[in-house]
Order: sequence, then C-alpha cells, then structure tokens
Amino acid sequence: MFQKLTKEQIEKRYDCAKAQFKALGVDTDAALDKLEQVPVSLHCWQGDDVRGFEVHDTTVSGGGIMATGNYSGPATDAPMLRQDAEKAMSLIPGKLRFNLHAIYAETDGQVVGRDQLAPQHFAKWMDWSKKRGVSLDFNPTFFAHPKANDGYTLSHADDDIRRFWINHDKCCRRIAEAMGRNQGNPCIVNHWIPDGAKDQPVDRLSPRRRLVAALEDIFAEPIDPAFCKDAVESKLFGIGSEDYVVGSHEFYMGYAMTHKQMLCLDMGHFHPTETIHDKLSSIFCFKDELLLHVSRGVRWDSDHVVILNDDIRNLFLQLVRGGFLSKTNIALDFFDGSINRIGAWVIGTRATKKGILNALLEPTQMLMDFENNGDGAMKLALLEELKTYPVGAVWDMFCLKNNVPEGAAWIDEMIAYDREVIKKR
Ligand code: RNT
Ligand code: ZN
Repeated sequence: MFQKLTKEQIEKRYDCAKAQFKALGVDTDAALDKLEQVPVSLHCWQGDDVRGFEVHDTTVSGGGIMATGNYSGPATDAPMLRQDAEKAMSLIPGKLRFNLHAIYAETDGQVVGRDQLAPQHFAKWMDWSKKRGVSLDFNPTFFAHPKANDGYTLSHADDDIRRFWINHDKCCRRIAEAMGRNQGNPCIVNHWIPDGAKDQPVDRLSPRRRLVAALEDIFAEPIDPAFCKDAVESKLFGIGSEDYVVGSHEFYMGYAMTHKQMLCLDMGHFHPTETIHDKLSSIFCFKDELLLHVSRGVRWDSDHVVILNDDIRNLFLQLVRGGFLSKTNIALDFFDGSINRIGAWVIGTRATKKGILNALLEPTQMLMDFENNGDGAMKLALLEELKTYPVGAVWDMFCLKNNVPEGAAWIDEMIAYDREVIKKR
C-alpha cells in the first residue's frame, strides 16, 4: 500500500538535506552517528495493556493507572510478548533497551509471591536479551495486587504490609543486578509507588515519612551500582488517588536532591498544561543523571501513544542544547489497547527518535548567537523555518542504515503481522 523508496532515492534526498543543513553549520552525518548511540527503552507493557503474567489466587486491580481499549490479540504469555516485541523492534531504527515490570516474571504456572521473586524467574528474559543484544531495565510492581487494594504499599501504616512491599522492592533490585551483570551494563530500576488517597486525607505527612523510611531501607541493600541504577518517579494524581499522591513531585525532587538515586520525570505526571522541558536545566544544576518516561497525556495522565508534538520536540531540544542527552536515560511509558499494539509501540518509539534527531539537527550555536546579539526576530524566524527543514530525509537515511523500512513503508509490515498473527489469536 505504501510505496517503498529505492536506496538511490533515499540517498539522493539525503544529499540534498545534508547540503541544506550544512549551510547552517549542521553536520547531518554526525547527527546520525549520535542518534545511533542513544538507546530508547521500549516498555513491555504496551504489548499487553499492563496486565502481566502473574498467577493470582485472588482478584486484583488498581494502582491508579488504567489501559483502555479492546483491540484484538494482546500478548497473553511471555513468548507471545517477546514475539510481538521483536516485530516492533524490527520496525524501529537504532538502539533499543527493553523495560520489564515484576509482573512479567515467568514462574511456570506457580504462584510466586512478589516478595519471593528472584533472578531465575527472569532467566528466559535474560537469555532473550542476550541473544538479541538488547539490555533490560526493570520495575518493581506496586499495583494490581491484593496487598495494594486500599491504595497504600510502601507508605502503608500497617507494618506487615509495608514490610511485604519493602521486600518486594529488594527482590527487584537483586533481579535488576542480575540483569545488569548478564548484559554488562546497569539495569535501570524505576521505583513508582502509586500510594495515595481519593479524597482529602487529613494526615498528609505520616505516609510521606513512612515512604522516606521505606526507601532508605530498600536502598541500604548492597547492590552493585555497576549493574543496577535506581530512579524514583513522581506523580500528581492517579485514578483513585486524585487528591493526594504520597510520592509527589516535591517529595521526589527533595529525595533525589538529597540522595544518589535519579529522579524520573513522566510527561503525564504534572498538571494538564504543565510540560517538563523547562525542568531539565534546573535538575541538571544539581544532578548528573535523569530518567525520563516519555508519554503523552491527553487532558489527564492518559498515557496516549507518543507523537512528534511540541512537547516531544521541546523535551529533546532542551536535552541536546544543555548537553544532557548522554546523561539521560530515555524510557517510554504509554499504553493504548484500542489500536494495534505493535503499531502503538512503533509509532511512539519512532516519534521519540525523530524528536531526538530533530534536536540533533538544530543549529544551536547560530541561534544562541542571534539570542546573545539581541537579534530576537532572526532567532524566531530561523526557529520557525527549521520546522519545515527536511528532517524526514535524514530520518529515512537513518532507517536505511539500520535496515528498517523508511517513511510510511513500515505500516505495511504492521498490517501483514496483524493479519497473519494478531487476528489469528
Ligand atoms: C504510572 C507511572 C508508571 C507506570 C509503569 C507501568 O502512572 O507512569 O511509570 O506507567 O510503571
Ligand atoms: Zn511513568
């Protein structure tokens, strides 16, 4: 349906674009080399609407997040999820990592408590990661569990429940360390704790104090930092925790500034019109590493598939302009169950990488000179003109180099996989 360009066509278009960018002092070859080096962590949970494969003996739900949509054929076991992820990966150019949650453990049909999880339950994932040369990242799962049903986990007032979750997180960091050792680079562990209240808790302090103490306990474990690096993710509100989230932005900003763990900024975790790009230069005044959850909130923290909108463009422009790109771990966090899930993965990841490329192609020095000389109109004019510069031709070259369909050509592969695999499930 979508005509593929020939190699010659892609090269010809690239050469024109290259000359056009060169006139602004931008080296497109160098930008492509840099883009090649930036890994994006593909989140496993787009493949199955954050369900996981845990064997439960009771009903579970909650955690303040919810995937919506009934598109057919979500992955229902780990081999299927790996197969779908491989399909998506084959349509995404450049380096990827793969991001797992504890609920994606493979326990051979056994009920294994979250406080009992161990590296062996992720052995198949680790083998797969090694075979594919894709490093793993990891997340403890503090939701969809009977012990999370009243909305509190690590900050719970009950000592036993809190202890259970502390132990769960400790297991997860040991699993991450094993993953890191297996892949020869640190596994990034993101700690997102959904705890909060629907309506006006009178005591907003005690849960926060308990959360600090629980985190101190968890991070006191001797885990090799060469193989496991931790981040803490803030949030404004969730479904069922509209009024109060223990781990708010101020909470984790304070925590990260006084501890060595990274801050994780999720694009959907702020007030509906609040964006994160202006936060980066502030954070990097005090921290030297960051984790991002690249997402798209539509009116709320809805986790829509990422597209190349202004938020994404501004985000990566700030990272590149500040020299923060190599200090930022880029992970994706969206889940849409209403459309082809492989398509969702590919759309969001390609958009993210296009955002990075767009920033790498900016003639930043020229713009800065205009700014420093007080040439505001020149700066604004060039920023506007750049929006229609041929970034797409450079992107297509990136696809060609990585042996991935350029332009819209990948859509045909998505449709074929949908027909041959997904619809037959
Ligand atoms: C939830 C957080 C969190 C989750 C994943 C599944 O609001 O963004 O990062 O989406 O851990
Ligand atoms: Zn997130």
